[in-house]
Amino acid sequence: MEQKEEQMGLTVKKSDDFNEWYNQVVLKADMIDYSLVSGCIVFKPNSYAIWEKIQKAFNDKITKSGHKNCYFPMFIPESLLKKEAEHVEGFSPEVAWVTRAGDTELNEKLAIRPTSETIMYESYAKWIRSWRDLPLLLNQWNSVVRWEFKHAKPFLRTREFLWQEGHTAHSTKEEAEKEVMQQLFEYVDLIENYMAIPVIAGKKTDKEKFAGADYTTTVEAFMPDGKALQMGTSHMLGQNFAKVFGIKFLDKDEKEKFAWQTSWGLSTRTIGAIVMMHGDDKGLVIPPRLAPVQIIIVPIVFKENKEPIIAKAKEISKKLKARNYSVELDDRDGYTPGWKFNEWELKGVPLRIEIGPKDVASEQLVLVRRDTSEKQTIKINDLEKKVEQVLDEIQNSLLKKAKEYLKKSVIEAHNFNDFANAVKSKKMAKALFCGQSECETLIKDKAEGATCRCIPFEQKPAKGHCVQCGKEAKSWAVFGKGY
Ligand code: 87F
Repeated sequence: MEQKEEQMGLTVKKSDDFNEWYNQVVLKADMIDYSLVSGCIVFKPNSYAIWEKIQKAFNDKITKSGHKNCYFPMFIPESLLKKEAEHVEGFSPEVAWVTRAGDTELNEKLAIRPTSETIMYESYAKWIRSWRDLPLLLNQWNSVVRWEFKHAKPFLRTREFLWQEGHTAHSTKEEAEKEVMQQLFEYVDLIENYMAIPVIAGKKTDKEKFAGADYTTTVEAFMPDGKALQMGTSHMLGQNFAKVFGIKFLDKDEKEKFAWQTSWGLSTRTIGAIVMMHGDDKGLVIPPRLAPVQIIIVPIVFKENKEPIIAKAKEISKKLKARNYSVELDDRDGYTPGWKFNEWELKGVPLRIEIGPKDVASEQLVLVRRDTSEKQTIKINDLEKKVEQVLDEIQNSLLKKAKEYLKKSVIEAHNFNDFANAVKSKKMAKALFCGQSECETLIKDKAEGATCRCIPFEQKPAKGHCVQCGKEAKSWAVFGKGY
């Protein structure tokens, strides 16, 4: 047993070797497995269940605002993909193709979707005729393939990943712009209040925006290894695609107009962010609102008194299930309570209930928080009330801790020296910026590859000079190394 315990747990500390720690957590918490396809992972139930919870939370939001889910083919004819040359150009080395079926060469190559703009907008052009057909508010949950050659990293960089992609068409620019922001702030809510990860919301610079968009908005998180991670993105596509695909409608004023479009996406890389942000030396820590198992009940049994304890544990489990918590009772024989504690801690279950002979006798039990290891003994009568309270506390305190980390990770830099030092010390630098792409390029060269993460929507007056060129600044911008 002892030996097994050693192999099961993490062998490195998060602060000693972050990359190795991450790899061990995702494997040992049984979230993923590697596969024979290089750069692709298996999402095992322990991670897929988190994705399902994310899907549910986000689906509820977009359904309320009138969006509908749909599904388009994963194959995109070459001619269609190449139709909008500008946006695909930079991406083309990553596109994977189907060229053959059995022994038959296909007449036209089929791309495996890297994103669905082209295949969807070809249909939009057919479906949209009049202002009555607008807005068109569609979303897809699917997987996309981008054949990257950089080193793969579970959840963060894999050749196939899962996401949602929302694609909307509107009759006015104002309405489309409102949609861009509405969806971005749905991401903010999802990421902060479910994933317990604070983000900086803002606009991408022209250099960093999606080439097919008029502008791109983003939510950026900052990971414990000192790298920023884009958690979601929402694009104002303007009429760019409408013009290429002929998405036109007859407006109320009898004039024919091009539709205004948006697209927005959030992917399974956010699961990687949850692991990195909240995990610790014991393993995964899953925020209660996304935890596949929220409460694990471990009975502390000895041979002679097993039955009454298990009976009580089952009763507790039933009570909590009735309140819609996901609860598991670990009544396996042949494992010590301590061994079970380690395993469920490794898997990130937010709350543990311990119940032993003395507890049964005095109608009480012990609650143990995964995030702080805090223990409290409570009366079984108070069970539902206390569990709700403690799960809320865990959810809130994970966010609070992450917020403090983000706050201390953004350094306001007033000259280039401070700027470069901030990046060097694994922080982000917030600085006055002129907005020119040339300055971004120079910053990248001079400050360890730092890029502009975003121009935050929340701005102080930008009086002063660009941190790079010294010319008049347009805004405050946040720079840092990225994933
Ligand atoms: C890779 C290959 C081909 C990203 C690609 O951000 C095309 C692309 O268009 C490509 N990688 N993109 C940009 C995706 C834009 C947009 N699509 C909908 C999103 C969110 C969801």
